[in-house]
Amino acid sequence: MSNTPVDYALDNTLGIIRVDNPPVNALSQPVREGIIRALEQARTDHSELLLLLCAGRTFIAGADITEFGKPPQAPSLPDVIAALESFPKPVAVALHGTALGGGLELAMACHYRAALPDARLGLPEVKLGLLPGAGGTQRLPRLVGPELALEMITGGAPIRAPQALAAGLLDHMLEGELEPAAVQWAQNLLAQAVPVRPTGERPVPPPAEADFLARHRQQTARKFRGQPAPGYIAELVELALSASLEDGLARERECFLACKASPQSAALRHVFFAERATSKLPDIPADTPLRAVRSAAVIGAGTMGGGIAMCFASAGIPVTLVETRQDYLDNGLEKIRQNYANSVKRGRFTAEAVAGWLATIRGTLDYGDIADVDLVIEAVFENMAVKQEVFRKLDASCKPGCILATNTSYLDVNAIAGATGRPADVIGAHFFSPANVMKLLEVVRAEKTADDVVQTFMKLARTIGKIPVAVGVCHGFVGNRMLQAYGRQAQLLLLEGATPTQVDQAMESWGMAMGPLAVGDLAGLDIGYRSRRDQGIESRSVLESALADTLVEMERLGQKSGAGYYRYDPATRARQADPDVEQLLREIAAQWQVPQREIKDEEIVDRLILALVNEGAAILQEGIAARPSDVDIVYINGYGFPSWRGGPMFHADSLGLDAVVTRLEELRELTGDDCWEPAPLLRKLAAEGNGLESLNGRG
Ligand code: 3H9
Repeated sequence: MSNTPVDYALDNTLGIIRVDNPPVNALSQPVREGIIRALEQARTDHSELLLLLCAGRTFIAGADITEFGKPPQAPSLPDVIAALESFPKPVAVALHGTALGGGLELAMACHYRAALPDARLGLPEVKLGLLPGAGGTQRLPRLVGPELALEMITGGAPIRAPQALAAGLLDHMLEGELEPAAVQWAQNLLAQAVPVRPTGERPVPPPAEADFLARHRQQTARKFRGQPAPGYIAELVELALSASLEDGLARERECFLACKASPQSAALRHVFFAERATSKLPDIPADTPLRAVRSAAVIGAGTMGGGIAMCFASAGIPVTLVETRQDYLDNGLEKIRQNYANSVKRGRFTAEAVAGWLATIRGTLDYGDIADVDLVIEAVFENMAVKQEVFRKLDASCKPGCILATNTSYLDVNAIAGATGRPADVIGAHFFSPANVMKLLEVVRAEKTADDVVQTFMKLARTIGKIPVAVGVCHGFVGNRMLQAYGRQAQLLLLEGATPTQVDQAMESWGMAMGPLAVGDLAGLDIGYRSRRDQGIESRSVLESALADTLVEMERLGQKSGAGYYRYDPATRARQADPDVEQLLREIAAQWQVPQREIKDEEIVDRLILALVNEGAAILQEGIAARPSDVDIVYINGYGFPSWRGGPMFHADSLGLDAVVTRLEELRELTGDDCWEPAPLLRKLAAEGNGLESLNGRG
C-alpha cells in the first residue's frame, strides 16, 4: 500500500487513479489534492482514458464529515468534481460497496460509470441535515429524471446497482473481482474510442407529472418540520429543470453552506458519530477476546421474547424459544410467523428469506434442550422473584461460559445475577418494544459482569441490528429513569392547569415524535399502575400519579380501552380532548390544594426537557452512562426525541449550560420543587465554561 491516499499509474494508454483512504475512502483534503495531482499528470501523459476506482471495502462514502466543523481547505470538492467533468480525456469510474454523498457526486461527474452488482448508490446528506453540496442536486436529475432524484435526495436511502443501471445512473454492470473487471471494461471503452461525455451538458428529462413537486411538498411538510434541508432540496431539483448547470450549482452551494452552518446539521452530525461511539467502552480494551455466539435461546415466548427471537433468527443465529406451557409456546411461535408474514407483505423481506429464518427457530418446554447454547436471553414477566427463579434454572442447565442475559426495564440486575453461581456471566439487555423493530438496546453492566461478556454483547447487538448503549444498574437505567422525571413534570403541569392536549401539542411542536400523555395512552396506563403497586406505592397516594391511578380505576387504560387521557374514535383511533378528564384534573388539584393557573407552552417545553437534562446529568455523574452522547442516543432511539436537536445533552449544550443552570434555578423558585436543584455536574461545567460535549472524548 502506498503512503499517499491517491495513486496514479499508467497501464499502456489507460491511466488508473486509485483512492486508498481507509476505512471508507472519505474525501479528505489529501484525497482531493491527490485526485487533482493525478489529473495534472494525466493531462500531459500518453493516457487516452482514465479509470478511477477505490481500494478497500468501499468506493468513496462521501465527504469527510470530520472536516465540516473546520475551516475549508483547498481544493474544494466542487473544484475537484469540475476538474473531472471538464477533463479533456474520457474518465470512467468503477464503484463497489457504498458510493455515497460526495462519492456519488464525484462519480456522476465522470463520463462513464460501472459498478459491482452489490454496490449501493445514494445521497444520504439529508440525514446529516445537509444537501448534496457538490453537484448532486443538479447532476442526479439529469441522469435519472427529477422524480427519482428528488426521492433519493430527500429520502437519503441508497439504491442498489441493478436499479441504478435501469435508471440510467450506471452504464454497465461489472462481474467478478473489482479491479480486473473494471480494467477490462475500461479497455473496451478505449477500444471503442468513446468520447468525453459531461453529465452537466445533458438536459433534465421532463417529469411524468407536472405537479410532482407540489405533491411532494404537501406530503412531506410534517415529516420534515424543523429541518431546512428538505425544502432547499425540492427548490434545487426544481431549479435543475430550468436553470443552467452553472446557475444550479451556484444556488446549490449557497443552500449547502446555509445547511452546513445550521444547528440542525451540527446536531445530526453529532448523532452520526455518537451512534458509532457507543460501542467504544472507555474501560474495556477494544481487542478484548470475544466469546463465540453461534446459538441462542430466549426464555418466554410473549411479545418481547418473540420479538427478540426474531432479531436472532433474522441475523442468522439459530434460536430456541423456551416456554412453560405448550399453548403459550404455540401462540408465541404463531405470532412470530404472523409478524414475519406482515413484513413480507410490506415488502421488507422476501418470503424465501423469512422461510429460512423461521426454520432456525425451534420451541421447547425443556431447559435440557438449551444445555449447549452460547447465549440465553430471559424475557419473562417483569418480576424479581420470577426472574430469579428462571436464573436458578439457567444456572443449573446451561454450559459453563454461556452468557445469561435478562431483558428487564427496571429491575436490579445485580440481584438477578446473585441468583446464580456465575454472576460474571450475567448481563442485562433492555430491549424496546417491538423488539424486532426498535433499534435501541440498553446493555446493562452489573457489578460482576465480566468484561468479555460486555464486549461480546455490545458486538452481538450490532450483529442483530441494534444500537447498543452500555449502562449501569439503577432503577430504570438511563432511558426509563429519565422518562420518569419527564413524565412527572407532565403530570404536575396538568394539575397546575395545563390540559393533555396542550402538553402534547407543545411537545410535538417542539419536535417530540409524540407527546407524553399520548404515549401513556398508547403504552397502556395499567403498566405504570401495576409497577407502582409492585413497588409498594399505594394507589392515589402520590400527587404525580393521582390522575393516572384514578383513570385506571375508572377502566380508562388508554387506547386499548378507548379512553385514557383522551377519548379515541373507535373507527379512526384519532385522539380527542375529553372534558371529563379536565374536570377530573380540577377535582384532583383541589383535593391536593394545587393552585391552577394559565401555563404557557414555553414553560411546558422547558420543564419537560430540562427535567431530562438534569436527570441525564445526574446519571452521568453517577457513572450510569459513560458519556453524554450515549444519553443522547438512548433518548433519540428509544423515546422519540428529535434527532435534529441532537439529544437532550447536546441540546443542553446548544442552550449553553449557564443558561440551563439559570433556568433550573428559576423553575425551583417558581415551583418550590427541589427536583430543580441543578445537578452538580451542570454547575461545575457551567462554572468552568465547558459544555457536556467536553466529556464525550471527541475532538
Ligand atoms: C457529503 O458527502 C457532503 C457532500 O455532498 C458535499 C461536500 C462539499 N466521514 O459507519 P461505520 C467513519 S456528506 C468521516 O462504522 P459501516 C465512521 O465514523 C457525507 N468519517 O462503518 C467510523 O469511524 P470509527 C455523505 C466517516 O461499514 C468508520 O468510518 N456520506 C465517514 O457500518 C466506519 O464507519 C455519508 O453520510 C465520513 N463520510 O458503514 C455516509 N463515514 O471506526 C456516512 C464513515 O472511528 N457513512 N466514517 O467509529 C455511512 O453511512 C457508513 O459509514 C458507511 C459504512 C455505510 C459508509
